[in-house]
Amino acid sequence: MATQKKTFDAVEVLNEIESKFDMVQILDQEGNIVNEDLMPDLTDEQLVELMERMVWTRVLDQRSISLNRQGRLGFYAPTAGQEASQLASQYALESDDYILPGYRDVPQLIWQGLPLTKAFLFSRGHFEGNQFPEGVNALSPQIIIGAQYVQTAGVALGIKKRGKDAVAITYTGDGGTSQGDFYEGINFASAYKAPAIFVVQNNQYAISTPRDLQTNAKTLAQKGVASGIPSVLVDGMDALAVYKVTKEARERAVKGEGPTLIETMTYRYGPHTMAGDDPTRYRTEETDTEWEAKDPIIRFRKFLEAKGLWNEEKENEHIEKAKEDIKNAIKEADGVEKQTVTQLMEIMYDEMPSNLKEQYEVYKEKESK
Ligand SMILES: Cc1ncc(C[n+]2csc(CCOP(=O)(O)OP(=O)(O)O)c2C)c(N)n1
Repeated sequence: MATQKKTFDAVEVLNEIESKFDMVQILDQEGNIVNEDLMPDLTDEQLVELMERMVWTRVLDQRSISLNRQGRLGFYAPTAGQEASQLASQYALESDDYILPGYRDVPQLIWQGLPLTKAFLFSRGHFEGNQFPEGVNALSPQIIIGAQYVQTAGVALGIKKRGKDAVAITYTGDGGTSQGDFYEGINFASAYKAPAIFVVQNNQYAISTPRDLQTNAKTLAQKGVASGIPSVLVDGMDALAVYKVTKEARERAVKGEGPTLIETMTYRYGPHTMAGDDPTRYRTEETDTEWEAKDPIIRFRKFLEAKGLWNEEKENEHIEKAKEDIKNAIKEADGVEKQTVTQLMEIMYDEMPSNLKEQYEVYKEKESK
């Protein structure tokens, strides 16, 4: 009797791929180095600078939430918890690199050179908040989930065609990986070996939808595999690990080896945005506490303190500096002339459609009074 030929075991292949996605970590939650071999090449000054940025940005988050509640800011998506994921990935960039952020990614723009006043104007929906200074290579934060992934493939291809020594980096959330744009973007960039870095900040929830309901894939990182993209899962609460994998992705990209997909395992402490969702309705206190113990600033502080590079005095100095910077920037934003409806229309249209022209005249008349 002929033995039956063994068929290809697709389930086994999937299980094997999924089992390969171990989470890259350098610092554990106590601030101990658990993977010495991966330690990035950063000077003491650079390590301190990264900490200063995380502390400053945490204060910005707290102040932005209260400014929003006072009606002094508009749209705001909280960032606390995601500092390592956002700032350590940005720290691996060069000034010529191009950022295509999502709505939560304002901190990366600021550290890439966007003045804080501009960020506040963006929050208020003022068009000046979308006009970036020369040298800040970035698009405005994207509101349409996943759209920035397709744009990034295009920007990265442009960088490649111009022979520039730069990359395009983009960010989306766990929910963003369910969008068609996500797959189109990574596939296109891979096919053209475009110098792109695709970051998925897995903060566990897409508004109220938990990560486990979002997809049946065991990791989000593995979604890159089908596109032929090297993909990595990293502890997004560990600044050193995030920096390390982003730096490596950048090196690969500028060498012409194509894009990388990075999933950062992280958490947002606050609500989705300040528009009214209540996280207590979809998250438990235990989950919050579990993640707060992994806090990126606490573990980096412990690491730096053990090296004698950080102390309470330095941290307080930076908290005060952040408060001062925020106070000055909001004052400057308050001083910017209020946006009128006609100005907005003029900016939107080179040639206005006739129905809008009529409305334009009505508003012009109103504004003249
Ligand atoms: C194409 C599109 N669909 C739906 C929305 C509404 N929406 C805004 S945020 C959001 C959830 C996104 O979650 P995730 O990608 O995980 O990012 P996070 O906000 O957690 O950073 C949705 C569905 C949108 N902005 N764009």
